[in-house]
Amino acid sequence: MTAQTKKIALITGVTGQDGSYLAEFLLEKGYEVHGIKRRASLFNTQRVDHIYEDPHIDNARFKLHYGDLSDTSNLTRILQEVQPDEVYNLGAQSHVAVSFEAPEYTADVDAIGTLRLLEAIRFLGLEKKTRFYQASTSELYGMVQETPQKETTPFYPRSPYAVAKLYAYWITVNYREAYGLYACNGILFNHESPRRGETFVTRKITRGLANIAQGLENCLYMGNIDSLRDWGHAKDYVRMQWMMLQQDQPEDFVIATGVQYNVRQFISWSAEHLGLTLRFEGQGVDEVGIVAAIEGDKAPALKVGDIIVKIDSRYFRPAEVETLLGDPSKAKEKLGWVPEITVQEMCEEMVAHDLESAKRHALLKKHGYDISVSSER
Ligand code: NDP
Ligand code: GDR
Repeated sequence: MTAQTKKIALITGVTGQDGSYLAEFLLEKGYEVHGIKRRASLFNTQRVDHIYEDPHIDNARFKLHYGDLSDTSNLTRILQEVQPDEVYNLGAQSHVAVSFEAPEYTADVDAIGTLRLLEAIRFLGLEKKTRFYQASTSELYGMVQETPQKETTPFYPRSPYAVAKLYAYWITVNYREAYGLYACNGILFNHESPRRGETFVTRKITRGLANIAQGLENCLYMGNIDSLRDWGHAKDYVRMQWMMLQQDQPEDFVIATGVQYNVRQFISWSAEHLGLTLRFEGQGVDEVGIVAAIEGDKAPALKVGDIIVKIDSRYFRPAEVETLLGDPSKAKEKLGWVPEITVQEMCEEMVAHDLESAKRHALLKKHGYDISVSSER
């Protein structure tokens, strides 16, 4: 891209899992990338520190702005300053279980936050220039009405998070139809990576089991391990977020792998990558995961017969989404998108990453440093 044609992107949620991969992806494509970060009492830019550029450097292509989706004037000012060609609205209170604890905040940020951005684009007269991507979600399908779920499947949200995202979905469609804005919903099924937040189920498992294998924790406490999900890799999914904004006409797309597994299966794979064979015994809240075999000296802190997985009812949700399975045919046919990383490969990558850090922590502990790595939050 030459200086004249260099595109400008603005990412809300740039400090999150997807935001960090998308920023890398767009920088590689030659974009100037602006991101909105929240003010926090501790540094919260760990996921993007490796691409951070000193603002004193001329021609820095990655710039961060303080902001919040709950603040209309802030969002309007940033949009006015940045004049983006593309806005990726990835910012959200994204944890389903937390949305039951903080429903009003979740609605404000996830639903009205989306409206604030769309309205700012319109208010500033950017609706012919700026393309808009909304991070919609398979949680919209909730109590599923059809399997597999595709773009035309009816929604039935099951959490304050999903209901807020339902508003965001429809207000995006509405601004497209009412004002001719190029606005798209990516209906993304669960996607994970070593950068996944530590309290989402896959990362909780890979991190928790790696810690247990290294003697840093004793047991992994889980909620509903019968839950079925269609898991992909975040790197594959951010590529699709960009592709959706490069079409002639704005459209909504389901992004998924088309394969589903349950949480118990993900626990077993993670254990295998740590050299452990797990046996599940019992039922419901009494079900436990027991170490049935250990490969060599791969898990120095464990012995056969140890119980390392237990069920804790505090991780059950007031209303659960039991099963999700996406049909990504439209994305494959219209955009040629296919996921490149399988869930098994992703699980291996996540375990390797978390084992490295568990080993580092174990070494620190051995030398007398007091560290807390608890998976319980
Ligand atoms: P993360 O939770 O990792 O990232 C969320 C981002 O939003 C973080 O940068 C966070 O900031 C920011 N954020 C939170 N609250 C606010 C706020 N009030 N104002 C501004 N920014 C805020 O989520 P993911 O990267 O996994 O997901 C990205 C988006 O895609 C989210 O909207 C999510 O709901 C949606 N989604 C995710 C899926 C998945 O499986 N990952 C599937 C489908 C949709 P901070 O770092 O300070 O917390
Ligand atoms: P989800 O992801 O709710 O699908 O939302 P999460 O990883 O939190 O849960 C997946 C399933 O695992 C079950 N589960 C547990 N979940 C967590 N977090 N912790 C546990 O201990 C546990 N035990 C069992 C859950 O009940 C659930 O069924 C994610 C988020 O990224 C959303 O932002 C996004 O929109 C959707 O994926 C698609």
